[in-house]
Amino acid sequence: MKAAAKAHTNIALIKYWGKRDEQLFLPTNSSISLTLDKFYTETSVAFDPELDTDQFFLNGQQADQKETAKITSFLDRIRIMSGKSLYAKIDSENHVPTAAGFASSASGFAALATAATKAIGLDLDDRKLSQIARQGSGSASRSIFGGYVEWQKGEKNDGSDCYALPILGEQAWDLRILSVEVTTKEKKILSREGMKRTVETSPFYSGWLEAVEKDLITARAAIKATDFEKLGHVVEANALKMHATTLGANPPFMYWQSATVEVLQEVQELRASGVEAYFTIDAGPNVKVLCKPEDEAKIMEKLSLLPVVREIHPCRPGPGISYLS
Ligand code: 2P0
Repeated sequence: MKAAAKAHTNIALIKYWGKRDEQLFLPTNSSISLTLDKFYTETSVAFDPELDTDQFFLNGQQADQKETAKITSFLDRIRIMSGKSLYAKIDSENHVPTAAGFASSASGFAALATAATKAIGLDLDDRKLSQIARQGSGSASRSIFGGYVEWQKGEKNDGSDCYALPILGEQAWDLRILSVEVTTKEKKILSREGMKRTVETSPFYSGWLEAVEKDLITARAAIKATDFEKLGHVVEANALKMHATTLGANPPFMYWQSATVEVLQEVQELRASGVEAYFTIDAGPNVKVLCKPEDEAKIMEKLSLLPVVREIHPCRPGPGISYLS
């Protein structure tokens, strides 16, 4: 009763920002992402009748009780689905640099959902896997698929219509995401907490919900038409709108630091000089730059000159989940 799987992280092009159900991880809005080639998690799960508790090892180290409890509550859903009440040993190797502003929860729960369901004997399609991964971390629902992906919010209270679907495969359109790591001072507010506070207190949240519906239509059309300019504009504007909601929260908060703004301004200057580059920012201070392959070297060179830039990780579109032997 053992299986292993690999899943890649993803970057949201149109952001997931807010839940309508926190237990089932049902979002208030649909989101669109690009799965990335460079950063991934490999996880093996072995259900074992000899075990009387789950054992979770992360990068070779046994995880503490709190981390293990999160894995246990996620596996409980899979145990209920399968009708088997066995505990498991979970070995997870994370190849995701958290300092670069990528959460390992997307690739982590996508890999765990894939390996655990196979190990316990469930034969599920990708849509079902996406629904299960979602219940570990929302963005994990998108990491089941490669390339350009939409996580549809669904309407039902039980989440049965809430899963991700591919829009365009990773081979179909080669774009680059440059993950720009900047020097940081403060500890960030976790995205889970940040989105909750925003939903509950920000008067700008209703504006976000209205705007994101239009951004989704534009982004979907831009991806299907491989229209880079159209996609870049909507990606950048959508990220700014998400971050604007946090300024209206109570208490207010912002993920940006001065280094973040320096990178944003450099990207806008590059664009004014004729280089096609657009930014997006997640729940942290780092910036991701979207560009065409032919502009990658030029943009990396320019951004590297900023003293606040620590490192740039160039990424390409990446694949969906795979099983490992
Ligand atoms: C996203 N983020 O679409 C958005 C944009 C951050 C900003 O998904 O609570 O770790 O586990 O569902 O998926 C990060 O939040 O949150 C995230 P939970 P998650 O990528």
